[in-house]
Amino acid sequence: MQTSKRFSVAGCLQVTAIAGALTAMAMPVQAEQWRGWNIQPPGYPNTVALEGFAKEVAEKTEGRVEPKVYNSGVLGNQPDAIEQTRSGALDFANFNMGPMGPIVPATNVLSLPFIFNSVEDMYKVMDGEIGDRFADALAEKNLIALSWFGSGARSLYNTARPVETPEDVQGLKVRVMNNDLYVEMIDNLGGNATPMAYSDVYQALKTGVIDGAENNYPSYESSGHYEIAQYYSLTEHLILPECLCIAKSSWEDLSEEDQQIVRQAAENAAKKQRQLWAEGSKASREKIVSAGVEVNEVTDKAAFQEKMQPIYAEFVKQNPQLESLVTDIQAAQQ
Ligand code: GTR
Repeated sequence: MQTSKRFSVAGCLQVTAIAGALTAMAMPVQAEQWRGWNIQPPGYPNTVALEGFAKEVAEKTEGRVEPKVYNSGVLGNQPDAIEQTRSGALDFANFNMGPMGPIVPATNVLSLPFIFNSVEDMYKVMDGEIGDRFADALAEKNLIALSWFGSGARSLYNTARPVETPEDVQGLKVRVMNNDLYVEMIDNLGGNATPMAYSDVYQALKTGVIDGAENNYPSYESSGHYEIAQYYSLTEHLILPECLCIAKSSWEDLSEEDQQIVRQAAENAAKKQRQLWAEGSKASREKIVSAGVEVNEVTDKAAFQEKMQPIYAEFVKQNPQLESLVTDIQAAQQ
């Protein structure tokens, strides 16, 4: 009696297990559809790298995560997209650290003009322990930075004249990204700073609402700003890292195995982006020069750097807790 009862319980369990397995086979685990924000157009180095990231993640997770990159800022401007990624409404993005400052104060250190001597130094710093400190600050605001992209050096361009000295900036209306530090930067050079979304700059240049802006070669070229503002002056005042960031909630929904896959894909994407950036930057420069843009070297960069000193002094005064980050970055480049 007892034996037969035990037998029948075991049998029942077996049947249940088989039924469960059949259901699992019939209904595969729901794939995570990830939406990714990208401000850049198709073909841009960052876009190609992000699309590679999406493909690698989909393949290696065998479809458990299916990221899709939305290009050309169609999902909104950068400050809004940062908020959406923080809340988990978007799953991943490539963000410039410039407009990140108002949300993650530590990243403002990266927006101090001339904080990096070269793109190579920026990579060296961000790939090391200092980069981890920025990743920690981002994580506190629900953004998981998995790798760092480059964005070259940003220089001033305008419709009026070559900028060779700070005096040449006098009176120019210059668009800046959404960050008070950039307003101070242009004001200290005697210009009038206008914070504005990237997508509005072309029209603003065309209608004369602004005289100029500042950006790297690939953005200056792909945005078409070079068609209107034909003086590009190599001030190279900002060398900003960008992150490949995942929304914290999307990250935490992943198994450990899938987190590993996503992290590796992000690192591969950064490698790709940096290589494509170097090539793309050269091609963009050639394109704008052959379109008639006058590119000028700025021989006395020290004159510009001097005008930025009050910004450093004020920054450290307002943010004493960030002073060591500033000095550590400077020391790492000695
Ligand atoms: C580009 C950068 C974008 C955006 C843009 C801008 O170089 O890659 O993320 O910040 O500049 O000027 O707004």
